[in-house]
Parts: sequence; structure tokens; C-alpha cells
Amino acid sequence: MRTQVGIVGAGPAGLMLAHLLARQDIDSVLLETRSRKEIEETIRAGVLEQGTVDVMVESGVGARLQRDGFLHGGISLRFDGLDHRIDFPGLTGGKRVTVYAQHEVIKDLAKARLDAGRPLLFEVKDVSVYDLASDSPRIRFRQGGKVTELECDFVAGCDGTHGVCRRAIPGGVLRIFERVYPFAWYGILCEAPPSSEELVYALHERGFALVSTRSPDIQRMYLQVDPGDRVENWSDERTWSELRARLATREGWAPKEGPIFHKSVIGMRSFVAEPMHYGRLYLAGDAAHVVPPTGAKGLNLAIADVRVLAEALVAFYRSGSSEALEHYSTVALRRVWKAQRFSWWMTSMLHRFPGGDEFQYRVQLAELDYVTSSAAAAASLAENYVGLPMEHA
Ligand code: FAS
Ligand code: PHB
Repeated sequence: MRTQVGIVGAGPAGLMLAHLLARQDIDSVLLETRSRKEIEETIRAGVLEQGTVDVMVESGVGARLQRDGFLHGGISLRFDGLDHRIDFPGLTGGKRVTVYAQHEVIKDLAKARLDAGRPLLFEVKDVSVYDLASDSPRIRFRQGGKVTELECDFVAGCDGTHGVCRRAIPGGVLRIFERVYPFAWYGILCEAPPSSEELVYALHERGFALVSTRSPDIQRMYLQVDPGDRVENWSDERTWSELRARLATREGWAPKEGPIFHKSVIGMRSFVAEPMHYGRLYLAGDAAHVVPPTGAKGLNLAIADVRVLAEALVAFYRSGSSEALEHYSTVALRRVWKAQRFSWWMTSMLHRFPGGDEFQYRVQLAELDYVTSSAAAAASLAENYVGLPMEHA
């Protein structure tokens, strides 16, 4: 087979890149190792920056998002039994976030791709990439009993943190930056009405807790747990009692409970691979960087990367110039490191670190007190949370 851009991985990064290229009549073949059902049922992120919403709407796949997504004008920071609201539009000149599940974004993009009859190959196996330093890199994969070789002008590695593309870059090329946190998140989905109008991020001496949402009937909540913890250790009753304990306020606030139908433990780490390109291979999203979910940046960074990459590829096919492609990694990494800083800061401020260092805990409480009593500090949090201005190639 032959195409202009071979895209490995149909997560938010791969699907949005294929979509943006298709709108500019640039051909691509999208390869996904899982089935359509599996990618459309993967429970992950839920908060979309204004910029992510804009690219969905402007590129014609935002109808369901605008109908079913929740526009949120702020978050609450809860500590010492009190709530402190961060007013996004007031602090950022009108910006908000939208709560809309990542798997719904995947559904919208996959539907647009397949309805347009453009190639999205599911359940491919043994994907490998070759000749990345040449002008015609190749992807080899097996689907059903047949092995296919796809010749491309470019390969986009959108295959996530455990994918094959980053690993295909020869040793010594990449610089890896990593921080693994001494805790994880235990996340639930339950059938219940919303417990709060906006997200609640809580620091309690027993650990972090987060109240989020998915729909008027389905809620998403998280608890800080030990890295090795397992969902088997968390009965429904223990889950609710711990959420009640960490989220309690002086007014006696309690979460609205209901049947829990999904439980998972999510590891917490910060990871960056530099540069985000090698030869004719360009990495985007979790294939190049991972953020702890406290800043709600993972999905949004993936979309921001492919906006820049799509612009650079369009410039190449329109003008023959590779200049924008040469700048892709530098431009994308500027945003990646700002999101890394914000996600690390939110994580450090809102989690209990093992070893019960009371001085550390007091400093975290003072940081929360400062952020919620200084307009300048609150504005810094707000502008990072709603999404910093987009960079261009
Ligand atoms: P993805 O990992 O989403 O997509 C990569 C795709 O490539 C997958 O579909 C995979 O099947 C496919 N693939 C992998 N190897 C392949 C191969 N060899 N060949 C073909 N296809 C291949 N962020 C939040 O803000 N909130 C959260 O609650 C949250 N929860 C998360 C939970 C987990 C377990 C993880 C891993 C991440 C979570 N994130 C969360 C971050 C998340 O939103 C990611 O940032 C986002 O999915 C990144 O999108 P992609 O880069 O497209 O990678
Ligand atoms: C979510 O709704 O899944 C969510 C929200 C905010 C975060 C992380 C996850 O910071």
C-alpha cells in the first residue's frame, strides 16, 4: 500500500491528525491494534480545554460535544473543610472548560473517519516501522492472515506510551525526562446524579480526592491510593466511606452515592521524550509525553500536538518547505513542558506524600490558601487549566 501519512494509533492524537489532514485532502492510513468497540469504550480523560473544543467544532465534529458536553466556569479547591472557587471566565477573560468524556471524542472522530470512507484499519497486529531516516518510511503490519507493507512520505507515531513508534528510534537519539509519583489514582464511575455543579479537587490529610462527572446520571470520582493498590481492595462501602471522609466540609457535604459500575487504578508519572521527531517519524500525544491527570492535560496535549503537526504537514504539501516540520518538535515541546509544570504543580499541591512530613503538608495548605486568596495566583491556575494560547508551527 502507499499513502502520504501513515498514522499508528487511533487514540485522540491519531484520529484528530487523520481528520485534520483529510480536511486538507492529504491522504493517510490509520492503523489501530484494538477493535472499534475497545477504543470507543476506553475510560480515560474528561476535561476539554477551550482550544480542544474549538478544533472539534471548527473541524466539523463538535455537534454532540456542544449538545452533551458540560460547560464549566470554574473548579472548587477544597481543604480544611472549606470550598474555594476558581472563577475561570472572571480570571481569564471569558474562557471555560467542557466536561465531555474522551471515549465520546473518540466515537465522534471515528464516525467522521468511517462515514467519509477513509482508511481506519482496526485489529492490526505486529506493527513495525522502518527506514524512518529515508524519504519513504514504511510500516509493516498484519491484519487477518495477511502481512502488508505501507509505504509513506511520513509516519505519525500516535500509539501511546506503550506503542512501537518511539521504541523504533535508535538509541542515543532521545533524551528522556521522567518523574514517577509515590501514589496512584483509584477512579470510579457510578450511576448517580451530580454531587456538585463543578469539579471539586480536595486535599485532605487522608489524601487527595476529586469529584468529576460524565452525564446527569453517571459520575466520575477519584481517590489517591498507594501505587501498588488494586481495585479488589476497594469494596463499594469502603469507597464511599473514604470519599465521604476526604470530601467532608464544615457544612456536612457528602457525595451522592449510587451503584459503582467501573473501577480502575491509574499510575501517576510525568514523562517527556525529546525530540518529538526522528527522520520522517513524528511523535504526538502520549507516545512522546505523559502527564499526571491532576491538571487534566493528557488529552488536550495530544490534540495540541497534532494541530501543530497537521499545520506543518499541510505547509510541506502546499509549498514543499520542510521548515515548519523542522520546528514541530520545538513548538510542541514548549507547550508540553508548560503543561508538565502545571500538572506537576497541581499534583504536588493536592496529594499527601508518603512519610507524613507535616511541614510539607503545612506548606501545601499554605499554597492552597495563597492560590485561593490571591487574584494573581488564582489567575495563573485558571489560565493554565482552561488552556494556554495555541502555538503554531
Ligand atoms: P492513546 O493511548 O489514547 O492512544 C494510542 C492508541 O494507539 C490506542 O488506541 C492504542 O490501542 C493504539 N496502539 C498502541 N500500540 C499500537 C500499535 N503497535 N499499533 C497500532 N495501534 C497501537 N487524562 C486525563 O486528563 N484524565 C484521566 O482521567 C485520564 N485517565 C487516564 C487513564 C489511563 C489508563 C491513561 C493511560 C491515560 C489517562 N489519561 C487521562 C491521559 C489520556 O487522556 C491520554 O493523555 C490520551 O489518551 C493520549 O492520547 P493519545 O496520545 O492519542 O494516546
Ligand atoms: C475526569 O473527569 O476524568 C478528570 C477530570 C479532571 C482531572 C482528571 C480527570 O484532573
